[in-house]
Amino acid sequence: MKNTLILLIALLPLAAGAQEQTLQNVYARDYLSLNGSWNYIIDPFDNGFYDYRLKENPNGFFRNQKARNKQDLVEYNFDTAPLMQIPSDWNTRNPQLFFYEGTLWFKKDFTFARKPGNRTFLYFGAANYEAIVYLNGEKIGTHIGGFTPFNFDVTDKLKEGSNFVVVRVNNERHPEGVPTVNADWWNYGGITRDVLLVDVPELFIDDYALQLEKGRYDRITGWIKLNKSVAGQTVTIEIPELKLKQPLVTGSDGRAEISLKAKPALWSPENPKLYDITLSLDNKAIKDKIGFRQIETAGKEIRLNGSKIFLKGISIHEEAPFRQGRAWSPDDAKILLGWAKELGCNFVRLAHYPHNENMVREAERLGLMVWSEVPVYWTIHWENPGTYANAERQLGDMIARDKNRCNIIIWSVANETPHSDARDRFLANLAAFARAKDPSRLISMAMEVTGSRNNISRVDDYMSQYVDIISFNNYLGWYGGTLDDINTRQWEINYDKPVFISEFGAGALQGRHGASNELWTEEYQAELYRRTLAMYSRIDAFSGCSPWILVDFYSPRRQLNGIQDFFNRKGLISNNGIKKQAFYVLQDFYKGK
Ligand code: GCB
Repeated sequence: MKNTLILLIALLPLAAGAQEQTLQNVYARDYLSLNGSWNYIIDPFDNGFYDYRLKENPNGFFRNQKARNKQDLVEYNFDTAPLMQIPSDWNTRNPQLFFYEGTLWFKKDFTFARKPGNRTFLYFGAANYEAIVYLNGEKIGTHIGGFTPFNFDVTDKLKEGSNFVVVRVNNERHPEGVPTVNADWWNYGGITRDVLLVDVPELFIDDYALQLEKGRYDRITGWIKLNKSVAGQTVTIEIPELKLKQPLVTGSDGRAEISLKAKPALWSPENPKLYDITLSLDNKAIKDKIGFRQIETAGKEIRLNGSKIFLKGISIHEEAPFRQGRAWSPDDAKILLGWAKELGCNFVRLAHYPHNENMVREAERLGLMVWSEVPVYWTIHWENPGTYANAERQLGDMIARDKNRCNIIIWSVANETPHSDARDRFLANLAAFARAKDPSRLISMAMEVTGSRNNISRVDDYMSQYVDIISFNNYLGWYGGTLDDINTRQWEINYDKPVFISEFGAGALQGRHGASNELWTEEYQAELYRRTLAMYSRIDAFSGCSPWILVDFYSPRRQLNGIQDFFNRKGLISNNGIKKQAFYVLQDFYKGK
């Protein structure tokens, strides 16, 4: 019974509950942060959710009950339960929870003062993997998927004065989930990003899109959308630096189209120019910083603002160095992306799932182009319609959140997926979905080598027709092959499209030294980088790479004592922030590009 229920929950991309369209640019709105100390209860048997007959218990922990007298039996108490800082992952906050996969209950008290006429949303930047949210003892909704934001309109559920929110977070892996059970990163559980109580007027701008019209440099286009389908409302867009101020009137769908004659300075890694934008309705304004650029491919070239570019990239997991754990804050983003800049990057691959908004915005400020990805990874259940719906939902939410970030140039729909008809259908649909949602950006996916013979490797994945860039991961010299093979390997990639190497690398324990053919040494990793970069430079369509990976990161699959100790050691930087030799090899290569 329990398993059936869990399965049902897992299959629903978005389960019951009044989840609303996610607020665009939430940080520019009036909000009260609910970050900070939350009480938590560890619940390995889901005792707070099911009764002893394994039925959903109407008196579950979400009721936040207290014993009213000495005869009243209540077998939990949030108020005496320990505290955890939110946002965080529980695995690195409590040693007992390092390997834990299951349920934790979180509770936070807060006071609320209603502003007449306003609406209030409870917003979560992300919770991994499934979150059921309760307010003042009532369920308000469920969300599936660990890396995308969600919010609920809780206006009618809030009380003047004291309130409490309870969230049941469960990070069990499911075969049909997205990601599935097998992945090479830590399955951090918890409320991993900001929690905000957001105040908006009754009628407000809930979403908007703004960018250069595709293929033109003298017109800014987009749209503004109200939370209700009301016609005749005047919304104003202002870009003071371009001396633009334009009133627009909404149609019956509550939307107003934007089309402005303007020639903004273009955003690029050399000049990451962002413009202050104000959108207003009545007296309420929402501010953003938006950059303008064109991204396209032409034959085997990637072109930014009409000029050929080479993507000097690095792959990054959303994991904080030094303290370990999920990265989420602006400071975490500054550390990781600061290293990418030092490496000489103009591009980062944010692997393998949508990263937090701070990462994307900081990258934009620093002039780093971005590859943004959904966790359609390895052996997803291609035949399962629920899995597809879940993946599409996550992809849609990623695009919806970040559509105004000009630094995002590639939406990636998958990583290293094995060929089958069902997989091809699944990914073709996902790629078509991404393209329909955002025709202005490039679509790719990290593919694999499809075959090797006589020292010639081929990439002719069926999915190549659906992508703008042929991207693939390959670990020649690490998972198969020798360093010498790298010197002589030829590549057969017969597409008139740019080629991007989304991963290569080797494991090295920082401080471990030896001959350049000794595995796990810094020398081996550095040598593999030297040879691999030279090898790919022989491919005429070679348009960039994002080697694996910036920093060593936790993975349950990495068990070699004394070397891995649960870290994937392919970082150019150790988890303690110390650079390995290969860092400088890649830095030199990028200097010459
Ligand atoms: C890959 C995966 C990445 C792994 C990496 C490795 O191909 O895409 O998630 O961490 O290889 O280190 O094996």
